[in-house]
Amino acid sequence: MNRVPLEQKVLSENDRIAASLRERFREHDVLCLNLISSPGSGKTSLLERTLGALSGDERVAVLTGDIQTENDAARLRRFGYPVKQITTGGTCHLDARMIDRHLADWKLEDLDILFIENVGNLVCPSSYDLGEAAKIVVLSVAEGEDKPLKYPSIFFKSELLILNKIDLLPYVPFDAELAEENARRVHPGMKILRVSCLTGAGFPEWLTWLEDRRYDYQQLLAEPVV
Ligand SMILES: Nc1nc2c(ncn2[C@@H]2O[C@H](COP(=O)(O)OP(=O)(O)OP(=O)(O)O)[C@@H](O)[C@H]2O)c(=O)[nH]1
Ligand SMILES: [Mg+2]
Repeated sequence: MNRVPLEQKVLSENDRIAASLRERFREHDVLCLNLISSPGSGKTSLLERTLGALSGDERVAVLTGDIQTENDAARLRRFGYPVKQITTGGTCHLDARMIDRHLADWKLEDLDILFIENVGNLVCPSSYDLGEAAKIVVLSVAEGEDKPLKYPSIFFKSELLILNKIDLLPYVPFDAELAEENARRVHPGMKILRVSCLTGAGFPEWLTWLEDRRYDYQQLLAEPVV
């Protein structure tokens, strides 16, 4: 079997759908953010605390991906925002077609921010463009500070690293400075935020980042096309 051309065909089909999604997000001024991490680093916890910090009037929605279960969607629906679970049935990443299909009955003009929580995996999701404005990688302090060096692609492609579970730093042998140095070896100048979804440490900075990112996105959309 000729594996490389088949993989290229799948990815170019994905890129075509992702480009059309990106165009639609731009047209309707929706900031789409793709959250990626290993299983259990805290993507859903980050979204729970983020939705919990909003006033309720924000036009925010979440698509959350998992291989099985609706658990994450159930956790996130409690906050009253539109949430849909995407169960891939075995696939280790979300792809643009899944996003397109699950957005079919949502009106993009009613949204300002769309969060996508990818399937827990540091490898496969990095190859699939979902039409997002930015990828965000979450790494928790229980995972080892070498992860940016072992899984460089996702750290290179992500605009922001959220270093989560910093409340555990006193209990685990994790050198946060070294982890950040490793991330910046792969992605010089990478923005990094240290947070704890348990205590809320770092959340003011994360919410400010979100606000600034939305502002930058709107400025970009306002620029004349040359
Ligand atoms: N101590 C501590 N635990 C956390 C923190 N954030 C998340 N957790 C715990 O870590 C576990 C996994 O968190 P989730 O939010 O489900 O992680 P996830 O990345 O969404 O996991 P998948 O969707 O399965 O990939 C849960 O037991 C959380 O309560 C944190 O900042 N500190
Ligand atoms: Mg989750």
